[in-house]
Amino acid sequence: MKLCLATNNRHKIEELQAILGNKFELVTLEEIGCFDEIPETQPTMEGNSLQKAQFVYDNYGINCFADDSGLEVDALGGEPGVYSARYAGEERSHAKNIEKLLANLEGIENRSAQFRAVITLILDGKINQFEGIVRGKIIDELRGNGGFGYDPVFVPEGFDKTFAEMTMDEKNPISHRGHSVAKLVEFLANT
Ligand code: ITT
Repeated sequence: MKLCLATNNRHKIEELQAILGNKFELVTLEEIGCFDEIPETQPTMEGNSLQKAQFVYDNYGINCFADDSGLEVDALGGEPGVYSARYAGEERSHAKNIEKLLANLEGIENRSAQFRAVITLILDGKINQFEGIVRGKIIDELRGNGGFGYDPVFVPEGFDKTFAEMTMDEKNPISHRGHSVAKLVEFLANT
């Protein structure tokens, strides 16, 4: 089945391709000729992933899915959440986002956090959403070079390595995106 993945984030494409395997033919926005700035203006991950998928479905008429994801830190009331990519400003710098996060957590003992991902699938016009969560904690130094975003400061529960110290094969089965995609795959297998 041909499915467009509505994202411009290369790391996400790589991660999702690895998780989905060759059961589905993933096509990118580039491949369908979509070079638009896809709007992402909703106040929730559910709303944003729906907005992205709906944009592609309405304008390009192809079955597609989009994911919106973010880091939710307990002691910061769930921030940066839906604003994770632009926490330290519109330039969307991963390094600056981490710097701001660590500054805001300075002196705070409760380091609990979670990554959350919400996928919206639009299949022949029908909307379905799938959520994935991974709990963990934020450490106060950067460790590892893999992954992207907040990976160098996030240690998932039950592990002593950060996501950035893990290979894709280690991260994907336990990640928020991995969990949400597993639900997507199960749904697709039953349709
Ligand atoms: P698209 O909107 O084009 O899909 P994006 O990078 O803007 O790509 P999101 O809106 O989902 O992606 O923003 C998610 C942000 O949350 C991302 O930029 C990271 O800062 C953070 N994030 C999400 N998943 C992550 C992961 O697996 N590891 C580290 N950080 C992650």
